[in-house]
Amino acid sequence: MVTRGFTGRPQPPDTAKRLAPGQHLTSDFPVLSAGPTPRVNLETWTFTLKVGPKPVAKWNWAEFNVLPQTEIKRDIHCVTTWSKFDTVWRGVTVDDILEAAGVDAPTQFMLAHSFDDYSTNVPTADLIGGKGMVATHFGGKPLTSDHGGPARLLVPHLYFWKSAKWVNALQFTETDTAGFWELRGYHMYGDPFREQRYTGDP
Ligand SMILES: Nc1nc2c(c(=O)[nH]1)N[C@H]1C(S)=C(S)[C@@H](COP(=O)(O)O)O[C@H]1N2
Ligand SMILES: [Mo]
Repeated sequence: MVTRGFTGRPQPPDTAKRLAPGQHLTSDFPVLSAGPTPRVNLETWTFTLKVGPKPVAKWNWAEFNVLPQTEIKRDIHCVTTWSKFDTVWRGVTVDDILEAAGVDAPTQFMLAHSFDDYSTNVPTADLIGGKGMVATHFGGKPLTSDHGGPARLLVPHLYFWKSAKWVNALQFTETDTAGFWELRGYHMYGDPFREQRYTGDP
């Protein structure tokens, strides 16, 4: 508990509520990647929607960029304990990707795949209904490569490792399938407000 006037800086009234437990606020934008930033060429870039092993839709960069775009402002929470408020993203919502593909969510689980062989699982319900997007812009500018450009998944209400950088596919899976960090001890769901950091956290 912070007692105003005795400890630390007074925080704006909504900060405490918006800051997930165990997190601190940062104003910069740290870069966190398991490996080096992959070189992604826009000429050969593709994004594929799959149902199990079967590709059901595929876009090249020009095709992807004429899909409807949505801008959102959200707080993000990294499991390494930094949170950043009011980040502004633009991209194509998963709803609009499914709509363009003419696909009605066939399973309850999805797995995102990336150019650096990273993957991460997210329930379908956490990606549709305006909750998830494939973002191409951050703060009004094209997403830089360190932060996952040209395109990354963005699922801001879950820990940031779920927001796969350099994304190149979204796959519907029959069962909830662990991705890169989930296979290495991180939580299958990752709700920052329930502090679901590691396997076994409630
Ligand atoms: N493809 C890919 N996506 C990734 C990662 C990665 O190593 N590869 N790291 C994850 C982790 S652990 C975090 S915290 C965020 C960091 O995003 P940032 O570098 O834009 O802050 O990306 C996530 N997405
Ligand atoms: Mo992270």
